[in-house]
Amino acid sequence: MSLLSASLLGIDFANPLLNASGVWCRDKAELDALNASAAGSFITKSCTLVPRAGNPEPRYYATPLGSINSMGLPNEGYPYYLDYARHHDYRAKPLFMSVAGLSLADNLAMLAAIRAADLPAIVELNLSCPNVPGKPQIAYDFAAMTEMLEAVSLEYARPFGVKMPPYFDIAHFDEAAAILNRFPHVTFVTCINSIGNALIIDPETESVVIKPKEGFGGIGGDYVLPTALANVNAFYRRCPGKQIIGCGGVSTGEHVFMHLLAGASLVQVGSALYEEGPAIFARLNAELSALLERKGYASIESVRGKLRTL
Ligand code: YRO
Repeated sequence: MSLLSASLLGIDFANPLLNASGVWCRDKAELDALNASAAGSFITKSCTLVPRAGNPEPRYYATPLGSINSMGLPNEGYPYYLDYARHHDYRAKPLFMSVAGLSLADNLAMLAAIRAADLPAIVELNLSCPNVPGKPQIAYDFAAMTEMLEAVSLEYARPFGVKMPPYFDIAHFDEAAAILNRFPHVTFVTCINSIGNALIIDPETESVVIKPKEGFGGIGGDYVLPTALANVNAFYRRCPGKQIIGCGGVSTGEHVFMHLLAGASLVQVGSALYEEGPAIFARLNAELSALLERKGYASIESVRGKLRTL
């Protein structure tokens, strides 16, 4: 038990930090680097039933304010990450597995296999998965989201989390949270995935900066911190029986502290990890420790959800 100790689903973490799924977690070499880093835990790249090469490059681009990506779910296929999870030493640190099937049936097939392996790995179900072409992603289609969670809760009847895209309307916070609250196996909620379908333009070249989707992609980094904090706090307030993992715009210990104030139990790092590499976790832990000590906090638990209103 130290200053930075954290807890999720009754599991102890040395500190609240981990990677955002998709960053530094596609293959064993990257995952081993996270395991060896100062992160308190780590998560695998969202997996599909079969391996995917993803979209043509360039598919990620960073600016001074953050990043844009349209990776297209490049991953080694779920058996690769399940094999990694089978060989992981959970006494060293907890491991999450991100699952992003291209259909409900694919999610059920992957979750049945993960369930059968009976590992301590924690599932985070990525609800930004495509649905029927021409319809929004699952998490922006509340009927599809309900159907997904009903089926998944039957197939995978143990605690799991959901990775949510950002919402921008109070009615959507209310409806999404009410749906999640119907599913007791959904024990944590990760907010947020990238803000989708943004467009970064280079005025010098007069061009988009990534190749897929005519330059459209999900943005992260400084662009998204206030949106991430709002979503963390909105779900923290509406889902008292669940824990929240914060994700979005974290590149300093102060940003981690803001996510904790908003209600996060753990905090993920995406764009900044992509740019700085796994050494970022030691820096963020040091900055967070110094901030907590300066403010007289003895634990991160004593910070969680302590956001003041006016
Ligand atoms: O392009 C990706 O692999 C990607 N990028 C993100 O910023 N968030 C994601 O959840 C994903 C994977 C899922 C999807 C966007 C390709 C459907």
